[in-house]
Amino acid sequence: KYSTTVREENVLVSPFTDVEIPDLPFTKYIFDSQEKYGGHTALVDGITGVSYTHDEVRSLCMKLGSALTRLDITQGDIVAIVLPNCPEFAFTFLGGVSIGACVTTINCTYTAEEIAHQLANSGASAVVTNKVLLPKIKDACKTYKGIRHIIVSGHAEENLLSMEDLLKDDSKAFPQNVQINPAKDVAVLPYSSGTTGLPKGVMLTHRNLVANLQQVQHPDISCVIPTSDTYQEVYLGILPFFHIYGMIPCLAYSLCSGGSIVTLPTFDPKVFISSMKKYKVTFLHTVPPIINFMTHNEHVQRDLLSITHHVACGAAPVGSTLIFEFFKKFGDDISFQEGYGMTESSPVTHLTPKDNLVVGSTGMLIPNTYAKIVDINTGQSMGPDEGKGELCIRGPQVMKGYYRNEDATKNTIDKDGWLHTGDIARMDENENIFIVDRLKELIKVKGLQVAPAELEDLIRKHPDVADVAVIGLPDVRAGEVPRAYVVPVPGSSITDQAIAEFVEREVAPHKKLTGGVHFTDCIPKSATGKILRRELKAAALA
Ligand code: 4UU
Repeated sequence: KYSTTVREENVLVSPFTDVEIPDLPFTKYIFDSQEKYGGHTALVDGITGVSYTHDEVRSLCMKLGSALTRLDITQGDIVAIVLPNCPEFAFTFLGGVSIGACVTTINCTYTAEEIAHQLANSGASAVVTNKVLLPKIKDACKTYKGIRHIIVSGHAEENLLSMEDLLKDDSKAFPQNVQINPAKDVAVLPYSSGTTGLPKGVMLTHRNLVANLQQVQHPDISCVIPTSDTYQEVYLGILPFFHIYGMIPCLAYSLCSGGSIVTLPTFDPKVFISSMKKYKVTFLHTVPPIINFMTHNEHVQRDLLSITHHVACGAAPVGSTLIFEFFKKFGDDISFQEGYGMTESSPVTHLTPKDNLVVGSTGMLIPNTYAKIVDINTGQSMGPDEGKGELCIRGPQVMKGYYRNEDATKNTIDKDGWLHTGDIARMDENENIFIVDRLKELIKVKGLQVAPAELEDLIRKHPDVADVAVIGLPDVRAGEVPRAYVVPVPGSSITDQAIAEFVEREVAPHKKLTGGVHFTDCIPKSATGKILRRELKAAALA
């Protein structure tokens, strides 16, 4: 039905007509779109049932923008959000970005140390959190001293700022004349390890985000049914908003297209099932572990999706077998779309076209986007039938660069503007992309990133450890799990359990060494000292 054209130098061009990208700040783009849907529900707190219309959301974001301005948070400041999914996340996210501040989103299951690290690395000056997470934030602020304001949702202590109070602001301090340059100014700073090393701030400009929202709304791609007097999509906001998938394709898309999004703070099977029914979810965003859960859990009946017309999935490989099992359980009439992309591309670059699913493929280039597949040995771009290579992307959604890290930026975006994804892809004869392997170090646990270098740095701190390497191994439930190979110092009697517990104390739950700890005599390394993870992985799988 669609055909990607191959231009000279084997550059692939999207088969879809280009879309226009309005030259607007991200929040102006969202708020302007919301005006059309004023009285429709926009956000629902799935736990309390409290809901907000599109008009109310816009107004609360402006109030928050005004309140932040009164606190002397202005353009260029970094505001950190450490919250589970909830309406307040949206208010601070959009409120902060609307006054020209840059929002960095932090995984709320992180430990105090991990939070402190991102606060310090980003240079945040304010942090938004809730009452439950507050002790962790206070701990983090003992390490990082740059926080001027802590804003707490859910009844703060006397001496702290309360989100509820800020939301009562009269909006009068909202800066009317803030100058945002959409192509240059950074709106959000999520973290990603990219192809190697530690997590880095990903600078996504206003234009990057507006572009990606416009691109996926192309009528030949979008499976969203437009909002009208008689119909409104209801999304389940279950994927974390701090991660790019939850932030842009789920939360921002829902707001700018007049949808209603029901926020849930964590994936709890019972709450997930009851919320699907209670809120009559029509459009469901998932990651492969959720597809696996719905397909194989005995408490999930076929009627779970009786109201849902569309299921989207991305962030990790879903696998053809699972997709076929999913259709077998829920019926072929449900539309299913797989998306591919990364934090560094805001995130979407490929989507399976609607009504044209090639199972196992992550689809085709979305509008305004170019790709090439590069031979990993020669660096030459390859033709469609020349096998597999590294996928490279060019388009208006590609990040500005890594924050304060020119080397990493240069190693990821080449001089011609190609983003090197670190993923190995091949194409079929119809130019559908298949992600077949990962060249980069990244481990994906339940769709979330784990950087091996980060766990290695931590484990190396243990006095009984001489050397260490971490790799990801396939796992039915989580997709992948981290495993450590450890060289103990001579004479040490350290146990695998002691190392696993040492790590568990220091990291967020998804980074635990669920794949085990194995002792070894030496870590395979290249002549330049790089850990040969692929060798370790091949040996583990053999
Ligand atoms: C195989 O996870 C993301 C982005 C998710 C996304 C993208 C487009 C969700 C919906 C959508 O439409 O970003 P990161 O930065 O956390 O992880 C990026 C990496 C990729 O480089 C690739 O290795 O996650 C992996 N990945 C996938 N792998 C992402 N999507 C897929 C996929 N199949 N569909």
